[in-house]
Amino acid sequence: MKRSIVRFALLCFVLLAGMPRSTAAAGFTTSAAATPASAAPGTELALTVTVRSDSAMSLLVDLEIYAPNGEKVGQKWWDNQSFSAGQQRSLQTTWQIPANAASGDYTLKIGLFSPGWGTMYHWNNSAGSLSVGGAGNDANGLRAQYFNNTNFSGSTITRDDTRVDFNWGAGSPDSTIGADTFSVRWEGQVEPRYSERYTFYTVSDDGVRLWVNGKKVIDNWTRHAPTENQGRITLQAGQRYDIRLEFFESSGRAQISLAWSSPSQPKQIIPQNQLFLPIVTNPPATPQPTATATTQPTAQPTNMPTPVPPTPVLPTPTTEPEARYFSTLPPGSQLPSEAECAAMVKPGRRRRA
Ligand SMILES: [Ca+2]
Ligand SMILES: [Ca+2]
Repeated sequence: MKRSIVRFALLCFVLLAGMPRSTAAAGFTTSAAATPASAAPGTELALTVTVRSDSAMSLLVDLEIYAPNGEKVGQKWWDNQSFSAGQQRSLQTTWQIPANAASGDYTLKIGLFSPGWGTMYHWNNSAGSLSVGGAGNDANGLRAQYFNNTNFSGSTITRDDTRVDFNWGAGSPDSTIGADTFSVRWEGQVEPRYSERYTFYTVSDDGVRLWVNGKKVIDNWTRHAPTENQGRITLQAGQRYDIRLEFFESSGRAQISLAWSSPSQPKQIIPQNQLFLPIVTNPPATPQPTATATTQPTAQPTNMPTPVPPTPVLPTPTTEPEARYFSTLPPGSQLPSEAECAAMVKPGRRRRA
């Protein structure tokens, strides 16, 4: 009994010596960021991993991407990265969000190992995050498809317009589009600032029709000189509603604008920051392999087994590979808490049992 208490106290000493306090300077600082931080499935993101090491050493830097359900959906790593003492470095890569990716918040996790998947020095369970689809789609504007015909047929060009406020006069939107025979469809979402009854306005030459949240609120699908049309619909603040605007031009001059107003919202062209590109739901033709080697010019092992760090719950070791202390514990044994250790090794409590 006495011996076991001594051993327990010894273990506590080892742990207390090895465990970094939350206030103590850690051996490593890591973070990860995605650009853009929110995107639709199929989008390719730029990922930046930032690592700072207090000590001069070589590291394998491991970046892992976890879906909202906790499943690992992506991984990139850079082996043999040298750091001088106190150096901070950024590593870049890209990741294409799978076409069938679930909406929600994804977590970026970072592991630091000795080269070749050796000792794990550091694990950051929440190094960064990104958001996929749904409410996370923060790309502003509307997606526009311009057809070289008045009835949404013929050759097309697709582009993202930040707002709809065009006066082409006798001209056309693009050199590939005829000046008197074209049509345009804008699609995306609109997010009102107020929970109120909104009025939407178009000024068009020629025909126009507008749907908000699936409801047709404007329909003047005729040839005419510049004409303002209106339609009303009640909307909730902060909620995004599908919006579709269609337009055609058949002769003479051409123009189209899209504005809104409400009791609290002065009439204005709907601004870019209240418009959102449509969520891409159609999978792109080329499925992306997961965990492809990065373009980093450092040594990339080709047939490297990808050890998955066992969901570490242990504190992050400092620059020394203290992880070895934990490896001597029998499997399944429970580590005493820091508070228990502190209580056990207090000089005042070390009386003979
Ligand atoms: Ca024209
Ligand atoms: Ca016209």
